Amino acid sequence: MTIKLSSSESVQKFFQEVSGFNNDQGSQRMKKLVNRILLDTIKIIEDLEVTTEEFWKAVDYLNRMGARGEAGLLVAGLGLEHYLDLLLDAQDEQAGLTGGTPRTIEGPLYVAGAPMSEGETRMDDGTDAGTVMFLQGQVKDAEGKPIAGAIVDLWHANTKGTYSYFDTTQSDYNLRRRIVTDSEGRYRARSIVPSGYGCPPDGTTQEVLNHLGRHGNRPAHIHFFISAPGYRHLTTQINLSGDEYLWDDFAYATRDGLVGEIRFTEDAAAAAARGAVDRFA
Ligand code: MBD
Ligand code: FE
Repeated sequence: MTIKLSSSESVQKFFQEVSGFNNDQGSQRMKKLVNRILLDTIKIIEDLEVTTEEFWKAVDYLNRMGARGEAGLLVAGLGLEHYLDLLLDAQDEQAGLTGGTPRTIEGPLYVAGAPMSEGETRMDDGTDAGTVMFLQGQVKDAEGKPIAGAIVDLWHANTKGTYSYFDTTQSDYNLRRRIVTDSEGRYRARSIVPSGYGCPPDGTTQEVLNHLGRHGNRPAHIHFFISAPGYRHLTTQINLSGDEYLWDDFAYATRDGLVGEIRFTEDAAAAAARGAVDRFA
């Protein structure tokens, strides 16, 4: 016998009251959203016959997730952040906006306010004995015209796959920089080759992934925000080719057009003179 209280008029009226429909304070948008979430929740409880034990486990999970600050990590792992990109892509396509470097997710590890420099920078503080990495690129508009004065905001992990600020053993803003593009729209950075990120094994995101039979790893990658006055903001990444997780990314952030061919060389001087790994524009 299945019980469907969710379709009962008195229960629907009750949740309208809960959602503030019977007062004229607050926000109409919030009332609408909260009411829909409550109705969908009770529908899930009924359709999937969620037990009270499962319900309270979920409440406890939310408390533990919040205490660890892992909500952003969970929405990445559940593909919801990637879904938002698919939605924006579809909107752009409908509006006839195509071409250019694809967007991909920001993830939960950006920190605003990184040191800013003109044209080029060094990103690492020199304490991590990683492989030296040169990267360079050119910011162009939709017609291919270089954009001078654009801000390229870069952030990536260290050789252990951890990010400064979240990993408090790293110096402030280590591997986080903003570069203003030069007169040709170019930017150059010296850094160290990052390792892939892995969800904290004792955390609440990995806990869900374990229940789903999934790992919590990302390929090595470099995050980018690109912005310039009069242009739309771009959030994207380079994911490094050759990484075992390149197309097995727990956050679904690797996309065609966002794979960076990293070239290794023993000749540091030549690499520095040549400028960088392959162009990214
Ligand atoms: C990361 O470094 C990341 O880029 C994403 C999307 C999710 C978790 C960690
Ligand atoms: Fe990342």
